[in-house]
Amino acid sequence: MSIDKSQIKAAALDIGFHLVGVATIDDYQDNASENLKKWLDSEYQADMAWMNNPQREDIRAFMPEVQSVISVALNYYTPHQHSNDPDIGKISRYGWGRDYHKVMGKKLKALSNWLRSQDESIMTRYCVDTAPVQDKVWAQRAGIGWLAKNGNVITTKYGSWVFLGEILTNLELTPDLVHTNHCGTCTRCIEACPTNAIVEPHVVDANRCIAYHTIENRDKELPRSIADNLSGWVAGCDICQDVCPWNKRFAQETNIADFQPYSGNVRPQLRELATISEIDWDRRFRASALRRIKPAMWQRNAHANLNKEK
Ligand code: B12
Ligand code: SF4
Ligand code: SF4
Repeated sequence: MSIDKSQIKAAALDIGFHLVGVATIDDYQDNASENLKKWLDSEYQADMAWMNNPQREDIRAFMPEVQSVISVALNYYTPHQHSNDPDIGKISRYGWGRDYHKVMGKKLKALSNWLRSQDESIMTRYCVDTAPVQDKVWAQRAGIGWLAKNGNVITTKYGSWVFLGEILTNLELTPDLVHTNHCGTCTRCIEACPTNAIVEPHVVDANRCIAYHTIENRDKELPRSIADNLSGWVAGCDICQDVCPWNKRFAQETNIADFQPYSGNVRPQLRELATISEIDWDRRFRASALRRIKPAMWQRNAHANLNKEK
């Protein structure tokens, strides 16, 4: 196989990825599997039982032939701002536009097809978010950015407003350097989190995280400690990213039109969401990652903000 890393990177950038890096199946000294085990043992995954998939701890269990991981990132930042009007809800930036699984999935498929077309012995498997693969860990290993204290990967080009994905391949490629950490002594995100969900630097307890409860929690009621601290959030939460100095300095508008907000997503009326019907929900969130939040959950999240009790 005569394909090298620079050709792959050029193809990835051509397809429209904003960042691309390569990691190999080495013994990285970052304790990623141990940290994941500790996180699961502490039950920080809350009700996300799918996080317990043992393949997540060992990428070779997911794809036995894997030799290299091509990690990619897509910038999704748009310069719109959230509103602090008490009648308006806050939807986190990741969900404003078209579903990133679709946007990134299409580009990953294109890169994967291009790779396979180079030699019939090349095997690939691509993942965005939903596969049992640690996207952030591989992104740091591939030099895309660092696993920051707020639990996100930050890049020096776009801040943390990037989606992550990867292609696993049997190709043996030259790895990039692992990204160094640039949080330093800063603790702004930890102090800003209204529910103290960042239980120690880099470690997020989903049980305490507004993003988890607004998106993943299917219960009829939110826990009181969350409902009382929503601060307007109805879908995800951007607080620990908004306060990050790297995001203030490096955010830049995406060139991907699909990530521009759907109308109504930047300034959603809480009263509308509190009574949203199945039909309105279906129309409003077509091809959106926010479909994960079912109508009853939107109603619950909006009510919690409006009343602090239903
Ligand atoms: C589960 C999950 C969640 C959970 C748990 C969050 C979390 N931080 O793990 C919940 C539902 C809360 C969530 C929320 C969000 N998520 Co989410 N989520 C995931 C998912 C599916 C798995 C993440 C995971 O493996 N968590 C388990 C923990 C153990 O993994 P980890 O955080 O990487 O763990 C590392 C640290 O704990 C660290 N660590 C532990 N101890 C120590 C000590 C030291 C010294 C150091 C350096 C490190 C360290 O090491 C561990 C690995 O080695 C990924 C997709 C994927 N397949 O990877 C998306 C993903 C992480 N989510 C994403 C996004 C966008 C979000 C939100 C921003 C959405 C929003 N606006 O509401 C929030 C951010 C919340 C936050 N502050 O983290 C993006 C992040 C992109 C980026 N730039 O980093 C991802 C990568 C999806 C994607 N493909 O783009 N998410
Ligand atoms: S997403 Fe919100 S609730 Fe979760 S850790 Fe960040 S600031 Fe805290
Ligand atoms: S706010 Fe500070 S500590 Fe938190 S992620 Fe950003 S740089 Fe790191």
